[in-house]
Amino acid sequence: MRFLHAADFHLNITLKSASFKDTAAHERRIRELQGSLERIVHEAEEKKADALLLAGDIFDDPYMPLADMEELFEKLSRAETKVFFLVGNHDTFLQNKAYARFLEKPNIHTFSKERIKHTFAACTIYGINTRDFSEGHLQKIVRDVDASRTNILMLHGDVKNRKDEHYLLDWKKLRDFPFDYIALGHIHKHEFLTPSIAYSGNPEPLDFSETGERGYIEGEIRRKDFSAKFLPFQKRLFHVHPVSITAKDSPEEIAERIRSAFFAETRRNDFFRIELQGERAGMDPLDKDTLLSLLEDDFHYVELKDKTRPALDFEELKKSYKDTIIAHLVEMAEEKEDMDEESLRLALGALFQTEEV
Ligand SMILES: [Mn+2]
Repeated sequence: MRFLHAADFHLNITLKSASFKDTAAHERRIRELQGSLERIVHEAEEKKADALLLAGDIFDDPYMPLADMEELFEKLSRAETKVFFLVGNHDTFLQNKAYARFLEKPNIHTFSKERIKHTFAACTIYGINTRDFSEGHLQKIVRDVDASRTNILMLHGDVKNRKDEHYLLDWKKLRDFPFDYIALGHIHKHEFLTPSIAYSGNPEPLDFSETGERGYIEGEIRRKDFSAKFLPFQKRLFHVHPVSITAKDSPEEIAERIRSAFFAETRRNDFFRIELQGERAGMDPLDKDTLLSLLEDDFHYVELKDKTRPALDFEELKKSYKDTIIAHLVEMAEEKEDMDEESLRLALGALFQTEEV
């Protein structure tokens, strides 16, 4: 059998940590994220997968308009691939009776404390929703496993970090269980804990903390031959990229340096956070608005973090701040044999009341 394993779509999430300036851009991204579920369904159909394993946190919260939610479940219901739908810690609301009409649609296979498995052909798919997880429940499932069949387990939660609020159990224990594959959800970065126990990660990144490729896992089980691989699927990547500047650079030159660091195709598609480093002219922070206006047309999305420090021109400081404590401070520092520039920067910073000099 062939399966696609995906998780953590977090549909309807509010994107707080990327500073979408206009609500239209925010809306567009929300719709893109929503579209990723349809794209996965389509992908599973194209690949003629027998099963699409959705391993939890498909929805971020219950506040999506019911009509939109209905439409999404309708699409899952009409998919040409069997859909196995696990409930994660973000979408436990789906376990309320009010949502039963969505989950009970044809072709959507869900799990509960009573409904521990679904079977088709030589395959058995087990699942435990985050809220229902206990090692006892897992043991009950393990006892049910018929090793002559192909057995898959779906779980949503952390199996590596005990401190996570949704910690399930140590993943090393999972290795000893008789499953051909364990499809995990909850961690957004894909990871194979063993060749047959994996987090798929999310198919589309949510913010700048989620750089790197995002996608799903495709697996094949033929009798006892097993293979699985991660496949990138995101429409857009998030990049955090440093760019160094000098005090001599004009805004146009800085903009050009940022632009030329990336291929045009990437710039016009992805999300960029540029961290400006090095030295800037003057004590004032960089004029980000001017820089952004020079960059806007060349990027799908760009934001700037000013991590520069002012270039210290001692002669200029002495001249501009003649007879003030600032000029005095610079002179004192210069008189010292091995001048401590870091201390001088700290002192000047305090005087100019900026964070860093
Ligand atoms: Mn989760």
